[in-house]
Amino acid sequence: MAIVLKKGGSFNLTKEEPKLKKVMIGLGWEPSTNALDLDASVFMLGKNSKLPNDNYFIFYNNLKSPDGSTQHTGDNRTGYGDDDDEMVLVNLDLVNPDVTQLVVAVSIHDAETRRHTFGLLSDAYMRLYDVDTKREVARFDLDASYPNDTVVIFGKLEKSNNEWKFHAVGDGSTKGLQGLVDIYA
Ligand SMILES: [Ca+2]
Ligand SMILES: [Ca+2]
Repeated sequence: MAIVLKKGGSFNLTKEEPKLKKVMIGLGWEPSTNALDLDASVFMLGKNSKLPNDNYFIFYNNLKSPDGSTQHTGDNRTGYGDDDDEMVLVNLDLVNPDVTQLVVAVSIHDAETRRHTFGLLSDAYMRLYDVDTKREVARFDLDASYPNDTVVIFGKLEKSNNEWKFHAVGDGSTKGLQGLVDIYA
């Protein structure tokens, strides 16, 4: 059984899943009416909570990190279906040692012009899946509501003392993906 986290909870991957190397981060959501184009991105940050360089910002236009550890599998435009809508593969062993945080965010494409917010969707989740053993190891269902938000940090993988932890974050903002770029770049 996968561990199910609540907002603010965390899970020590290194201790609880010592064999975990290749993680698939699955992100899902369901539009309440019309199709919604949501985009997953990963900010790979150093100790100072900044990108070592722009290429460590992984999104639909930059699918693979320079260290080869992290690969976005591609853009989903509708959100329809119960399975993962967008996915990111991470090989923990290959992560650049200078990178200590992987912040996983989901933003709404063209949110301002289309007046789309997270209030228009439901059943958002983030899950971690072990590619080698084909098992879900942890899951976070975002049960808070985000009526005005255009970007939400779903979760974070963080390394400290050589241990990787998964944090269920669930923090939204009205400033869109650019708001996060302004913070982390
Ligand atoms: Ca998308
Ligand atoms: Ca969906």
